[in-house]
Amino acid sequence: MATDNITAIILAGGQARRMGGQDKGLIQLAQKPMIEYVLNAIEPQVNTIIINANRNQAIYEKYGFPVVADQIGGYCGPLAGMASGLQISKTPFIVTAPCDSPLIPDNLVHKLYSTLQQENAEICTAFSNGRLQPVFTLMKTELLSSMLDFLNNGERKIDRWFEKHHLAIADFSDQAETFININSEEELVAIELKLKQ
Ligand SMILES: Nc1nc2c(ncn2[C@@H]2O[C@H](COP(=O)(O)OP(=O)(O)OP(=O)(O)O)[C@@H](O)[C@H]2O)c(=O)[nH]1
Ligand SMILES: [Mg+2]
Repeated sequence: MATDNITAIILAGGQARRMGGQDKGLIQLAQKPMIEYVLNAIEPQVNTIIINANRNQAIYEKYGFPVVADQIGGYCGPLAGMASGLQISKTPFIVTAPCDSPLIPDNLVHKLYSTLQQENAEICTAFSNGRLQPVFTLMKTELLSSMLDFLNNGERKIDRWFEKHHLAIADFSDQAETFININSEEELVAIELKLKQ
């Protein structure tokens, strides 16, 4: 796999309203900010990483990767982070992963990329736990103008954007636990216990 074809965009631009408006990527999980788990897992999988964050940029910059904010403001969802990633990336593909899934699979990029190639698709998203996992998506960088048109039309739902393109789906059902995602204090406590085991 040509990993130098792909830039990883770590999505850390949300408001975390269900966690009291904290900056989710910086929330401590077993003494480490949550984003560090994602960075550590994605680093061996790509050559270029960009962090998408709308707050605390100076803290995120300490990881040594470029930090970009949403160009379309107002916290309009993960698509805004993807659009910023597409705008800044110089590779033919980007892959996204959220800052709040600390167990992210070590074969994420490989499986998304090989599935996309097999199906000659424009986008490949992950499927697990009985549903699409659209914040884990590989896509062609040339889709930037399509995504900007979509957002500028006031659209926000990623599934509706997927419908406009040739979408492949990579099945990670046998790795369901790697898509665990932290949306509440309870889920944070539960994963902390799991990591200790
Ligand atoms: N760039 C960007 N990313 C976002 C935005 N909203 C959510 N995300 C990211 O999308 C991923 C999944 O979002 P959620 O789990 O809903 O996180 P959230 O929106 O911060 O949390 P809630 O406010 O509780 O929904 C996370 O990686 C978020 O950082 C946004 O407006 N801009
Ligand atoms: Mg949200």
